[in-house]
Amino acid sequence: MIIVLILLRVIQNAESQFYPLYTVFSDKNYNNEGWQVKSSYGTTLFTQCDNQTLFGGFNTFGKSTLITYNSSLPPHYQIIISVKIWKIDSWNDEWIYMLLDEKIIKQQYPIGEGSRICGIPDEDEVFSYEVQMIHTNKFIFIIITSTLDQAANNESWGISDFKIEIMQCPKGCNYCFDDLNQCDYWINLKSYLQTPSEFNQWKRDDNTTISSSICAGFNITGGQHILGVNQTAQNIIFDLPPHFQALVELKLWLFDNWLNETFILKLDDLQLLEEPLNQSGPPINCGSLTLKVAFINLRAQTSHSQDSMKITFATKSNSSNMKYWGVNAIEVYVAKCSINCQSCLGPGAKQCTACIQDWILFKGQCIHYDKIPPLTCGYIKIVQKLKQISNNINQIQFKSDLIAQETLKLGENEIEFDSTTPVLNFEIQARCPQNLRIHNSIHSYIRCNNQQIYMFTRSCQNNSTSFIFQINFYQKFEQIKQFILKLSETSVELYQLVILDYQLTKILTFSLNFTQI
Ligand SMILES: *[C@@H]1O[C@H](CO)[C@@H](O)[C@H](O)[C@H]1NC(C)=O
Ligand SMILES: *[C@@H]1O[C@H](CO)[C@@H](O)[C@H](O)[C@H]1NC(C)=O
Ligand SMILES: *[C@@H]1O[C@H](CO)[C@@H](O)[C@H](O)[C@H]1NC(C)=O
Ligand SMILES: *[C@@H]1O[C@H](CO)[C@@H](O)[C@H](O)[C@H]1NC(C)=O
Ligand SMILES: *[C@@H]1O[C@H](CO)[C@@H](O)[C@H](O)[C@H]1NC(C)=O
Ligand SMILES: *[C@@H]1O[C@H](CO)[C@@H](O)[C@H](O)[C@H]1NC(C)=O
Ligand SMILES: *[C@@H]1O[C@H](CO)[C@@H](O)[C@H](O)[C@H]1NC(C)=O
Ligand SMILES: *[C@@H]1O[C@H](CO)[C@@H](O)[C@H](O)[C@H]1NC(C)=O
Ligand SMILES: *[C@@H]1O[C@H](CO)[C@@H](O)[C@H](O)[C@H]1NC(C)=O
Ligand SMILES: *[C@@H]1O[C@H](CO)[C@@H](O)[C@H](O)[C@H]1NC(C)=O
Ligand SMILES: *[C@@H]1O[C@H](CO)[C@@H](O)[C@H](O)[C@H]1NC(C)=O
Ligand SMILES: *[C@@H]1O[C@H](CO)[C@@H](O)[C@H](O)[C@H]1NC(C)=O
Ligand SMILES: [Ca+2]
Ligand SMILES: [Ca+2]
Ligand SMILES: [Ca+2]
Repeated sequence: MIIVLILLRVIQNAESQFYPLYTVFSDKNYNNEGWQVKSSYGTTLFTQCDNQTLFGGFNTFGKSTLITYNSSLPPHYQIIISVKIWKIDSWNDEWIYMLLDEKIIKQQYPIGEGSRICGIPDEDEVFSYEVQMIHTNKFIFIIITSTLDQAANNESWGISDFKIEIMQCPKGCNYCFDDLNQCDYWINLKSYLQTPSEFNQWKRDDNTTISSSICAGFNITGGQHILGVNQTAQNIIFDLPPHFQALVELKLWLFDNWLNETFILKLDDLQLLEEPLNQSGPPINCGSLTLKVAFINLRAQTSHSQDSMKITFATKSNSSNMKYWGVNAIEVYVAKCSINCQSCLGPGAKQCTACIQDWILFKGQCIHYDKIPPLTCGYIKIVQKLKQISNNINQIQFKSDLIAQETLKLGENEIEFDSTTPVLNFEIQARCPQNLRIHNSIHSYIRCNNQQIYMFTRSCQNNSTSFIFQINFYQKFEQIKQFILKLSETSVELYQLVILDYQLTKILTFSLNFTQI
């Protein structure tokens, strides 16, 4: 047992490794696709510092420079973002501000620290930053800027060795929380990325359309002077496919200081998230305005099966200070039911609770309505034997090569034959009771298909009369065959569960009884 556990742990660890998704500004990889640069200096975006090529650097990234990076990521559940910041020349207590997705880094660099590496003969220094976080949002946004206030040939900065590593979701999953649990049922139903038209249906509580704004190149629904504290943003999604759970991801953008406020997320008026906010982002040049900016990744999940869903975002504050918020990178996921299910309790083929048209619920599974016809009978052989059959058995004994005798009990037995069994053979041995004075007969009723019914009556003539019925059925449809076998000491009844005319039906396949005459 211990060995198994250790092995499992080793395997798990091996699979849970961070995968280097994106590495740039090192080792000859200087493709700056996805990066936007505002207010840079000089004619090139790359400079040399010692033996390192920097994105930016001396006389290139300086006062007011703001760089952003934006990318979509494959399904993942953890992330590491790392970057090297090169402080070049005479920074005098200025700050570098980094929004490494939702993680905010504010670092002050005093004058005179470091050694002379490049630029003018003033001290330079390289700092490594790394953040690791739970992260499932499809998008990663990076913003880097500084509070430098002198010329770019006096104080400047650059970056190198930018790296994104992720823990990937298991193969076949569009979304996951980890790599241990099943996740292949999540589908990405809707994305409201950044294009304002995607947000046209989002309304405030007074039914007015919410317009969008741009901050540091990112389109945000809402934003400064658009969506205020105490207001809501709402949208309804229709025509959801059959599903059993719903999940919403978003990036919540907060402008100004949010310290005593709350963010609320509701799905269909059910409050799923009441997130206390304590965010005070660094000042970022949003374009025409410099605002304190922070954004956080949020998600909420609930059991859900209706075919429409109302999504409500709201913020609440006790303070009368107006401040603004917005959303983007909204992703709606649903956990879809198995194929042909109209509704279900969970993933997998056996958790359906209703089926789409022409499909019938059969043992939790949706099966096409004509896919389970009754068995077709092969032949019936009735042998009347005089030789007494085994004494230590019931008067009526049911046997089949396909069923382990010891699994059968008196009462109801559920029997399933898999779809690949072409012929079902059954044998019933019936022994007349020993007391001659009781006159019994064996009635057998064998349904071969909808039309043919065979009825037999046999009288017990003396002590040792025995009947052996051998019945073979064959079935041309390769489907699971489900039966209910009712056994008593003196009777056998076998019912097949079939689907006829869109209905799950129990058909008596055969029965044998002793009845008194
Ligand atoms: C430059 O390269 C040398 C040798 O390859 C190395 O020792 C040194 O640390 C490098 N300098 C920087 C700033 O990376
Ligand atoms: C962000 O990424 C998306 C998809 O990769 C792209 O369509 C969009 O233009 C990007 N936005 C910015 C600001 O780079
Ligand atoms: C460069 O910055 C330093 C301190 O940050 C300052 O003393 C110096 O005057 C600046 N030089 C120029 C040319 O602005
Ligand atoms: C932001 O919205 C504008 C339209 O207002 C659009 O042209 C632009 O592509 C959008 N930017 C992104 C990054 O989606
Ligand atoms: C909201 O506005 C739309 C038109 O923009 C209108 O059709 C709808 O009836 C309004 N709903 C409510 C609840 O006022
Ligand atoms: C937040 O609330 C606390 C206590 O309720 C209060 O002392 C503090 O001043 C508030 N801060 C702001 C920024 O409103
Ligand atoms: C607002 O005040 C009420 C009662 O004074 C308190 O229960 C609630 O938590 C406060 N909300 C926030 C967001 O501070
Ligand atoms: C808010 O965040 C600041 C700094 O990040 C921390 O010092 C403070 O304790 C937080 N306040 C609450 C109520 O969590
Ligand atoms: C938000 O609502 C609360 C309670 O309703 C109120 O005290 C506060 O002044 C409102 N704030 C704004 C900015 O409207
Ligand atoms: C056997 O007995 C059961 C229960 O009494 C009855 O429903 C069934 O029709 C009988 N079968 C025959 C063949 O008489
Ligand atoms: C028992 O019944 C069979 C006919 O079913 C008959 O051939 C046989 O002779 C009988 N035996 C006795 C002992 O009556
Ligand atoms: C029937 O069986 C009983 C008990 O075993 C026995 O006493 C009796 O003689 C038998 N009758 C015949 C006709 O064989
Ligand atoms: Ca300076
Ligand atoms: Ca220098
Ligand atoms: Ca300065």
